[in-house]
Amino acid sequence: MVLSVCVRVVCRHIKESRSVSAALSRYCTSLVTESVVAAPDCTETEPRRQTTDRQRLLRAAVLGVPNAGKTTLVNQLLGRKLFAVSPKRHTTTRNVVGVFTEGDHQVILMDTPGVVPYQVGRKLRAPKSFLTGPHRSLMEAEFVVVVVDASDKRQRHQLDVEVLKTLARYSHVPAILLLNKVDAIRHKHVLLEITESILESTHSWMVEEGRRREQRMKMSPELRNESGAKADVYCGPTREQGALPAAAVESFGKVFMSSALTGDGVQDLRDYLLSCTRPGCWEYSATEHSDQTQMALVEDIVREKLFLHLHREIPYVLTQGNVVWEKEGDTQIIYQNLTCRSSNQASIVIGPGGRTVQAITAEAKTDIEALLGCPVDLTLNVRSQK
Ligand SMILES: Nc1nc2c(ncn2[C@@H]2O[C@H](COP(=O)(O)OP(=O)(O)OP(=O)(O)O)[C@@H](O)[C@H]2O)c(=O)[nH]1
Ligand SMILES: [Mg+2]
Repeated sequence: MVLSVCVRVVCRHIKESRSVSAALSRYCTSLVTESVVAAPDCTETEPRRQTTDRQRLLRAAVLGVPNAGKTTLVNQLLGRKLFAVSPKRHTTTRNVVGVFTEGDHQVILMDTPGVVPYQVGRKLRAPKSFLTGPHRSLMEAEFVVVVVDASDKRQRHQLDVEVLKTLARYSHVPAILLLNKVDAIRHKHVLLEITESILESTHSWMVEEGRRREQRMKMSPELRNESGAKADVYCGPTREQGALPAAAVESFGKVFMSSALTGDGVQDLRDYLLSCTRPGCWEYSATEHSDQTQMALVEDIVREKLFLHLHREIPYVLTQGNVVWEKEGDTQIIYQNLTCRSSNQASIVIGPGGRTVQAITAEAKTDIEALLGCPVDLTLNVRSQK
């Protein structure tokens, strides 16, 4: 199976667009030129970090609708399961950083909550981090990987409009497209159709968006928020309102196809990200894999099990609180409160004869032991607010 498809194959169908391979080669040339002129001075970084002037860095945001497989992909790229994954939407509610380092190259991956319209976020009563996460990640990113669930027949032929708006807003950030879940597609030729359709529709949308911006500028030059969403959703400078730059219209430098579940095709993307690093001081040591503390990662593991075992609104409204985190000999003792909104919810979490919470505890314990590399004594105490 062809896992990495150059946009060249399908881009010839896109009228008005210049060759993407040319754009890509221009981009690569600029990276090479920069590497000649801009050797980093990393001598000021923290002593625990090994520093050399050959260090290279890339900050990449991972963007997409809920359930596209963003977190599964990030875990695969990291080569370890750090962040919670579940079949339920909105498993990720805030930005988290995963890091992998190879030789002199460090890639910082920003996993983000699924992009949703502002109104949907409000309806879900989601925390602010949920709504602002994707935007913040793009403000910090030098690169964005747009993940599409290629197995989703309803949505796979064009990018979600909120994703498009986000890309248009941060059109200076180079983007690549990743068709995920290719293992769930029997006839692989469909992948080329999907690629072609997404490239064409994205291109048209961007051209149209450029026109819309011009119109808005004419009508109301002081208009700053082009998405129509409430301004407080976003944190950061608004992009200029004129026509979109050509790079945004071209949209994607490259298209990849992967199964984040099986790992198929992920190495191609990993190699590509490493090849896109630029001279720059590492932000993490070579042995660090995340910006999250061990305690936060453990909470995430428990959260994943809650999502897997509980249904409807319960896993979303439960709150977790670490009460005990201490070492006794080799063993890590962890005691966590799971606070439910009502006693009815609490009895569902406990389950008949305590079986649900026991299963959650057993599964979480196995994963936590793998993460911490030591025996774990885990207690989950279910209680209710009322
Ligand atoms: N078949 C298949 N399933 C996948 C693949 N990647 C992810 N999944 C499944 O898709 C579901 C959602 O995966 P996540 O990684 O949590 O998706 P996400 O985009 O991070 O979702 P949110 O955090 O809710 O935005 C899980 O059940 C994954 O096992 C894939 O390549 N193939
Ligand atoms: Mg996620």
